Amino acid sequence: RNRAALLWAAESFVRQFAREDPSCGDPEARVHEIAASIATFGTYEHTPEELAYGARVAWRNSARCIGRLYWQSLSVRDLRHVTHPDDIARACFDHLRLATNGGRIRPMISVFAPDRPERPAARLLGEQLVRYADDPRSAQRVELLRQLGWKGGRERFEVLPLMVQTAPERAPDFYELPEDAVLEVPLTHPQHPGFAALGLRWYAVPAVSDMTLEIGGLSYPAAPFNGWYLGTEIGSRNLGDADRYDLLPTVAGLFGWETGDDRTLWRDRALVELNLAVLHSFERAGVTMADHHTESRRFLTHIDREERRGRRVPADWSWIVPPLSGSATAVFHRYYTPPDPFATPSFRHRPTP
Ligand code: HEM
Ligand code: NRG
Repeated sequence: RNRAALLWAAESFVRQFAREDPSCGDPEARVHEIAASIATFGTYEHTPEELAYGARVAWRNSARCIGRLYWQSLSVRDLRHVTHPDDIARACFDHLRLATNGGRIRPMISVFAPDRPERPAARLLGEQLVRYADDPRSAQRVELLRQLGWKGGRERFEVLPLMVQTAPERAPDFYELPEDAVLEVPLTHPQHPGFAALGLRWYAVPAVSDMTLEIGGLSYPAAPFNGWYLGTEIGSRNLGDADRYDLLPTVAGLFGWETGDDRTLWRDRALVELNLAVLHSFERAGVTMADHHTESRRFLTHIDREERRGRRVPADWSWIVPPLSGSATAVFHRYYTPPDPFATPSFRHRPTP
């Protein structure tokens, strides 16, 4: 039954590829080849072209992502042959350097080996390639790292080591990130000179590492990907959420606003100043970052463009609308095609280790 399901998924993927890109070759011949491989080995391998197309369409299908206008320009690194944890870690650090590109961030995915029948492939255990130890979201990972013998994590904004687990019965290996692989931006405010003294910073490249890439029935659990940041991800959520860095009271204090009365809108004002500082600082550092007004317009352009090509754009309103001034952005004022949970290729969440 598993083999039948795999062949079915593979076949529909190959046919979809051929429909969208007739230059990719005869799908009938390819389906026969895959069927023979599944009959003999219980699995099959993607060609490099199938892998690249599959990764791009997985991005295109990500209903929560506002950044999909550039889905065709995703750089795909084929690292399926890399399996030793030391080499996986090194390749992830190279990913960060290549994606950072001196500040001109390149959307990129690195794809390591897929799961095989009865043999799960390596996994990266962190949420992203770069995360901070003092971020409350990292608590579980910090605890796991301590159990593995990690001694760090006492300073503010300390970067967590990368955890690689090559087999379910093996303890994960962990690796400190080389300094030259992590570009960070110190946060300053365009008007308030005292802001810099808060000592805030954030990293340049959001590289999600805890989602599994699914293509044609195959699962790639180690497939870290990145684009660039939307300012609000940092300014509203990472630094502003009460269960994250919770900085709205600090920012209000810096500007000298009373925080006793909700109706003075001190939180709202603090959010604007934080977001302004984030956009200003990334700009000053020469690091690519989108603002929520521009990215919202681009997303609507993406929908137009896709619909002219005869495709619908699945989107999740509650993730697409930015967490600042929602109704002042173009994406707020409409509904979207609901996501199909079974659409593939796709990126899927898996349980936290
Ligand atoms: C989610 C922006 C590139 C796949 C998101 C979110 C934003 C965003 C704002 C919501 C995140 C949140 O609220 O936590 C962007 C921008 C990009 C970009 C500005 C610039 C190029 C990419 C790329 C991929 C991707 C290259 C994959 C190849 C996803 C996925 C999610 C997402 C799968 C959902 C994550 C989840 O469920 O936790 N994106 N993105 N994005 N994006 Fe993008
Ligand atoms: N909100 C998370 C990052 C999630 C993905 N966002 C992107 N993805 N921009 C955070 O760290 O704030 N991307 O691939 O560019």
